[in-house]
Amino acid sequence: MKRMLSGIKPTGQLHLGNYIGALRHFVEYQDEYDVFAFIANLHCITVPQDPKELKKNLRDCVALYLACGLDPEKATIFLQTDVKEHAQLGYIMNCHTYMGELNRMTQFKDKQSKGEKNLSGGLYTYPALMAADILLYSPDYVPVGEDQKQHVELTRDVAIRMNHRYGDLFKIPEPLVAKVGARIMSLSDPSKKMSKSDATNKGCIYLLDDLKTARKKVMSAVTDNLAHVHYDPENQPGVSNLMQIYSSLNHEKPFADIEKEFDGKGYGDFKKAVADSVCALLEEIQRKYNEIQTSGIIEKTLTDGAAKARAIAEKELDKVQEAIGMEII
Ligand code: ATP
Ligand code: LTN
Repeated sequence: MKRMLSGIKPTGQLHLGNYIGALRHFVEYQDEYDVFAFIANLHCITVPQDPKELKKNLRDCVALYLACGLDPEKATIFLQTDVKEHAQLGYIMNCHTYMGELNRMTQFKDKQSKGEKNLSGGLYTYPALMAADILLYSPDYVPVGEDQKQHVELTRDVAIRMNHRYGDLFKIPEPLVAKVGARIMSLSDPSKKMSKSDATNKGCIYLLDDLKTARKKVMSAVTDNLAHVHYDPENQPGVSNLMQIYSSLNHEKPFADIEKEFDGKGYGDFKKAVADSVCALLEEIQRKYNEIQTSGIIEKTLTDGAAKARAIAEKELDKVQEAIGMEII
């Protein structure tokens, strides 16, 4: 069985972009692949966090993994810090990643160019830790949204370099970026990615938003005055973004079929249909989320997941340290 691994960093509440771009794929693949889905809690402290809020977000993130349909009987779900090998291999990867490579990472460059002060060293070296997260488990595929593809490519480059230097150490993973929904845009500014760090809060639909709020966000999404539902990201970015959302939530309905469905209808009708799809999804997720909170399943999932992940990670780290010449016995 081929293996798939991915992580989400719970820096805030999970949103529709995380679901469409990443989470739903973990769920889709869990029958066919050996899925490893973890909560990247080391990555989230690369920016300042409030401890109480972080703790709640971590728990919510596991609950949402489960509420979105990840099944702990099929997938291995764990917390990054429960497997200490991530930090240790992270350090080793850091020593094999060039500063020139890290300087090219757009996520870091974006933050830097916004003039944000006191960016941490952890944020800069984050891709090396991400490489360790991946390589510890030798996955075939890493399903991610568009913004993370560059990090998976860096993982491949560093792994290939280490394979040349030390012999065949790592399996080279492939990023898996879906054709539709890999970059859901903000509803209030379709030139920006839907993001947890949306200052206005209007452009981002959180999976735990109440249905009224979510509907309102869709109904007031920025569109254009061309008045026809047509897929054209350049000239109709807002409408095209809503089409991506609608398609993703309706069995990948082709854009041509969506155009036909709303031919001659106004944006009001289209937005209502998108809002219905979003609310149906949120209602189902939230129903399960509420059940999960009191079921004790979160603790059991993490304990079982950590044990399974640890067994694999321990062996891989040993192999790497041995190959590098770091071990005596
Ligand atoms: P932020 O939302 O604060 O920018 P992030 O989304 O980059 O954070 P994560 O929450 O860890 O960070 O992302 C988890 C997964 O969701 C990644 O695979 C990422 O590519 C994907 N993802 C995030 N935002 C979107 C989006 N707007 N559209 C599609 N996929 C997304
Ligand atoms: N960098 C990712 C989260 C992440 C990840 C990973 C994804 C950390 N380690 C390993 C896939 C594989 C993010 O910010 N979304």
